Amino acid sequence: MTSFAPTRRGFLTAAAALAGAAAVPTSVWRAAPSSAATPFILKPTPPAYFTDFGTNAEMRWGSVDPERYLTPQSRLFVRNHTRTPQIDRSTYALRLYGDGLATPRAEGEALSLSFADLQRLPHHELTAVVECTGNGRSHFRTQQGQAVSGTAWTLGAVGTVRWSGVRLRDVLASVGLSPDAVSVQATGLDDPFVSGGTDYGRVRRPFPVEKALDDALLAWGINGEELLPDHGYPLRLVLPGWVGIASIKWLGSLEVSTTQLTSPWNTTFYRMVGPDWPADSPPLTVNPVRSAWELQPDQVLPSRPVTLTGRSWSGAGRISRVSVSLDGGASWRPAVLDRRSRGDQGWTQWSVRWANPRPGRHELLARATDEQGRTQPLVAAFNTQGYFFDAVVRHPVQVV
Ligand SMILES: Nc1nc2c(c(=O)[nH]1)N[C@H]1C(S)=C(S)[C@@H](COP(=O)(O)O)O[C@H]1N2
Ligand SMILES: [Mo]
Repeated sequence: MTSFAPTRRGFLTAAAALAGAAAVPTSVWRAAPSSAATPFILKPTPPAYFTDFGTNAEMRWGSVDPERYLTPQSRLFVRNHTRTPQIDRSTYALRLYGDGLATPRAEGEALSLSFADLQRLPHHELTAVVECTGNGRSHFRTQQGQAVSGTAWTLGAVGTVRWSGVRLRDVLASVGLSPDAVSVQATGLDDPFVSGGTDYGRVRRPFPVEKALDDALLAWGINGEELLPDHGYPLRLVLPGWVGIASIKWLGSLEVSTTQLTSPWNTTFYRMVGPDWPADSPPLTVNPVRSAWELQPDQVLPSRPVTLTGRSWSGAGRISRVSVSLDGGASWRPAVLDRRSRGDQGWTQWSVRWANPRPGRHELLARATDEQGRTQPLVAAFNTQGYFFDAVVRHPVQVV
């Protein structure tokens, strides 16, 4: 498992954190202006279940059904750099090229695999968390007083789904992989991403061939359904445990290379940038540990005993323990973990009994530790683009 260095270094003091809150450009995160009549997102995103961020839609934690482990596709957050394209599966083809194939191929003479070709390979399923790198970003401002650029997600840019498709390693074996291959670049079929006057080209990101040969999946299904257009129909890449940007939707091509590939999505975006980070900080890969309560912010609770529920997750393995505080962090107790879904790469559900909620405002805290021993910090490491807010979130509730 890839080790997780970036946010472990230097937990900031509040003062240092504020000093780091320099003005940052927000323009790079805005999608091209909407001139076309086509919507950014095609599935319904009713306000009872989603917060609307234009090209993006966040799942509301207060609408999560504690009885359901998997996130229904209809409720899954959407993160689009531009807008959801509509792709015809009958003419769709995945293009494969590069000098890292056993028989090197230039882009112009790429191998072309139809959807039917892919379906002939062994089918595979896996359950995993899918989460945006910037999940929790708004808390840099609300909890740490720091200005960061990007969509102001609370904690709902996350879900757990059962993916179905074919393993990337089977696809690569079927076309032939060079032993010298080191890097694979996945490119989406959505419109080029234009922001602040710069055309960054199609959304694309490289990853090491080790991940391709480990657990990477080319997915056509979620929870037994076909992918919805918003989630990558007809085919998307899934890199389990890694930052959401790694799982390229509407997968158009894979370039396999004997040299390290780059794209703006691993050099400009999705890296830690800021006063506390070296200029050559690595591209972000494995997601950190985070936790959420299945409650709305400022949820009103009656002053009688109640069982509260939530979930914790990590990109590096299962959750081994969760501590909760019902009094703003003054005292802590272990949450009861639901062990039923151990063995996959999804999240862990937990609960805690609140025996005597007294009228007034309270802050609920949940702090998880994963099986790699990574515990959520109390302060997240500042970076100008607001990635990896993994600190314990203070969740306000009103008892009446
Ligand atoms: N082609 C393409 N793939 C993409 C994106 C995109 O805009 N275009 N967004 C990425 C980001 S930042 C995230 S968090 C996930 C979100 O997946 P979802 O919208 O299916 O929840 O898709 C990733 N894959
Ligand atoms: Mo993301």
